Amino acid sequence: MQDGKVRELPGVRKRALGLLRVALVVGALAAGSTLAPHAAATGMVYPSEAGPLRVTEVARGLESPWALAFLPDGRLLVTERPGRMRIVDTDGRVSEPVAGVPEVHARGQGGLLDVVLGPDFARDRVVVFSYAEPTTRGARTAVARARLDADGLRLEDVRRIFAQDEDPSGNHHWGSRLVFGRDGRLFVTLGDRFHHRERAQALDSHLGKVLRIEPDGSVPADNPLAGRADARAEIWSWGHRNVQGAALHPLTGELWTHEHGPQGGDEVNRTLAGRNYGWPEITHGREYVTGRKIGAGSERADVAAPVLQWTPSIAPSGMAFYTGDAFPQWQGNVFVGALKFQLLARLVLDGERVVREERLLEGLGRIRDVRQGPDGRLWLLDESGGRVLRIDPQ
Ligand SMILES: [Ca+2]
Repeated sequence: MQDGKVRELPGVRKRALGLLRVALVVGALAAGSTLAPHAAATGMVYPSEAGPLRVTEVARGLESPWALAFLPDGRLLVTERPGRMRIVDTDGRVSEPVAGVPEVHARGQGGLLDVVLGPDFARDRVVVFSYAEPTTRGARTAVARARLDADGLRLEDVRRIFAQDEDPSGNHHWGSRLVFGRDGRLFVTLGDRFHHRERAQALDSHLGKVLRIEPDGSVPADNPLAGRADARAEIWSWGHRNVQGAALHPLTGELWTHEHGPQGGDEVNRTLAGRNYGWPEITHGREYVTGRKIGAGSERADVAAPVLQWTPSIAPSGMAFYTGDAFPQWQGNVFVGALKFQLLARLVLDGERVVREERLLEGLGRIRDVRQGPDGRLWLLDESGGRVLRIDPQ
């Protein structure tokens, strides 16, 4: 259960490492920070093949931040897993909680999870978010849409548009990334809820799936399993364990995802309609504790092979394709945050193959989300440190 496990305590050792790093780079920092007093007037410098990277702490004091989305005015909408949404302004000021967020099941890995702006946000101010929804029996992943009022103080007209068809007990593997496709349909990633991994192969279940729904929650007629009596029509792809990173490829418009393996076998996948991604029958991962093999091997003709697998597991979360100008040499690269390994993975693609990986910012913290900002820089959420971070060229 290493993956995505929410450990609130960043750990004394990590803190000490961070302080040491700050101390080492303090001499390299120019006097007189341009940061507002709300943000820490420190930057940390890390090496990279593109030259030194400066990591700036834009905001701090968040509790288990899970997702961030950029508003058109440059401010950030940030979720905190315990069930709060906040606005972080460009000076690093963190707002009071946005009103109107539904009750969430904030246990284990559950809570308020992803948030994205609707495709017409500038006109209708619609945001879509996912969360672990409490039920009388347990909890399930749900998705709601709402209108963010002009001041960013509250959600209005909150409507749940999707709820998973099973609500088992247990607090792990909610999946929960949201991505709008180019056609305006919404992809929703759903975990296997840990104790129910065999359901990832069951087409009559939402567990361990990627779904594709209309913005109102209805089912697109051209979904791969639509019209089949034995399958859930929302399903886009299946055989997933716990997908906590998803993004559209900037050139092809295809959905790419990554997912947590158990012990080993984290994967990056081109996530195509009607494909089986194998879990738990086909995987590179092994059982926790016993180390026993899981399933029937790591390849099978009907199972889509990952474009990359990580063994040992890095515990990936958050995903962004880079298309900005701040780092020209990174254009077309994929960035993936890591929880357990506390780093940012940079993946170099050749077409649809990953040909190289560079590990950046090692030891920085549990990186829960990574997004490209409108400024062309990369923005991160450090879950363990409760921080919003920005990466600039030095
Ligand atoms: Ca797989």
